[in-house]
Amino acid sequence: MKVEQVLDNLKRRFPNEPEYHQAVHEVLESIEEVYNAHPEFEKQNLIERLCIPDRILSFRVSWIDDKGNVQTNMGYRVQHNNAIGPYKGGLRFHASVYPGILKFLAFEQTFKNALTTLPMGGGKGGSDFSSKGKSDREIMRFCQAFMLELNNIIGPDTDVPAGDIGVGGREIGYMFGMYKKLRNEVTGVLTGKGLEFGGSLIRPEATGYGNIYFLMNMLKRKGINDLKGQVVAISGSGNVATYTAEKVIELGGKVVTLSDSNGYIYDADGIDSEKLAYVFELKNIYRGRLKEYADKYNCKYVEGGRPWTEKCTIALPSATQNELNGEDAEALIANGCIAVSEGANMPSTPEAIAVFLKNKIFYGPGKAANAGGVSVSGLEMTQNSMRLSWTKVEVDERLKKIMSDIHESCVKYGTEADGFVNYVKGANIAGFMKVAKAMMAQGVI
Ligand code: NDP
Ligand code: 2IT
Repeated sequence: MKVEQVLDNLKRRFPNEPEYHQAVHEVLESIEEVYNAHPEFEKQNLIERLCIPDRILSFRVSWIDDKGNVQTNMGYRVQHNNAIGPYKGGLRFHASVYPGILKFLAFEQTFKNALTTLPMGGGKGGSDFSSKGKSDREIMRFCQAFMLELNNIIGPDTDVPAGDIGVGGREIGYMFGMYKKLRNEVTGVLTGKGLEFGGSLIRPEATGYGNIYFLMNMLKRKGINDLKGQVVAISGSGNVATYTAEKVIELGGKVVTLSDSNGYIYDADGIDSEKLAYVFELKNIYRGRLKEYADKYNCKYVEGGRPWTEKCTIALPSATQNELNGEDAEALIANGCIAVSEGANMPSTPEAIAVFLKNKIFYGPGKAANAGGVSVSGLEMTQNSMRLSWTKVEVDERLKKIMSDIHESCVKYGTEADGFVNYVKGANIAGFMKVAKAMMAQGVI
């Protein structure tokens, strides 16, 4: 396998999908040597079968807004790979959604899910629908219309969607209700459900908490066992960012930034638990903007900016893809940043990753660091199958163990000659080997 050749073929077949090409490129570079050491992989053309999704469903979603107008959006589900378990991965509702974004996410998800130790394949879906400015009823009608099509290709043993950007407990509830109505079955077909109808404790917290558990595993290698004295920059202010902040505060760290698509706040005094409770309320109840935080607590607000030029020792990008570029990475290093752990999927550009690796800081790539969310989704599937629910402590302990196991896998496959752990390489090789072995055993299908 020659990376450039595989990539050129992919670009010719699927032009104008830069995020997908970017995600594939990163993995191919990491696994090239290992792949080529196994001639049997090439004989089965494993690489093409692994890079191209098994199937993609795309459909029109029409729904009626509050004014009586008929609106139309696009809906998609990318079923990438089910070699080790049912397709599993979130749904993203955001105006920027198009097949290239979902293909990158489904590709990443396949390796991420392989790392979790749980039997889950990779998938992703969503729509270019944006919930911004929509009423609760409009969101319900959209979710129902979306599920009218999606229900045809998902199922508890086939494909189990969950949340992602723009899809939280409210949207999952509406989609679950419609699935149940259409199929007349109550199963664990979606994860991230409400606690009253099969949801798992800790699922809302899992991605953020998991990222901090992964970070602590990395920092432990330098003898750092808590976050006291650490200054932490977080981007985003949604599900992942807010629970990340909660865990950082619990472990004694000082959170100085959060962001949304309009700008970021820098609170030099630190965003403490009380202020964070306000952020939760602002985001989840009022669906407001962070600017309101800056007005309320009289702190710095930068319109349209990204938080990476602010002084911090730890950076946790938790908003979206390519939100941290090479210049941002240089700024972080210049300011003394010792660790970057990704809550979001592919938030760092290839140039930024190169800067982190060159400076040998702790760098936890998303597919390892943010795997806590899908891991607890996997635990939700288990609980649904058993028709029982575990306590908060039990789920949290399992999450900690999974994040520690993922860290171990990265160390196993990513340790370089001088002892530096290249977590990108480690995560990519560990995830790839598991999926590759399963695909080899199952023949060319
Ligand atoms: P939410 O919708 O809850 O929050 C997203 C946050 O990111 C919001 O603050 C949003 O701002 C901001 N944001 C989104 N798009 C952009 C953009 N283009 N530019 C700037 N800011 C943006 O999503 P999540 O917290 O669930 O997801 C955040 C990231 O974490 C995503 O990359 C997702 O794929 C990843 N992830 C999520 C998991 C989960 O379990 N939810 C699991 C693993 C990874 P605004 O409100 O202004 O749009
Ligand atoms: O990117 C991700 O891992 C998620 N959005 C969570 C997927 C899931 O199935 O819980």
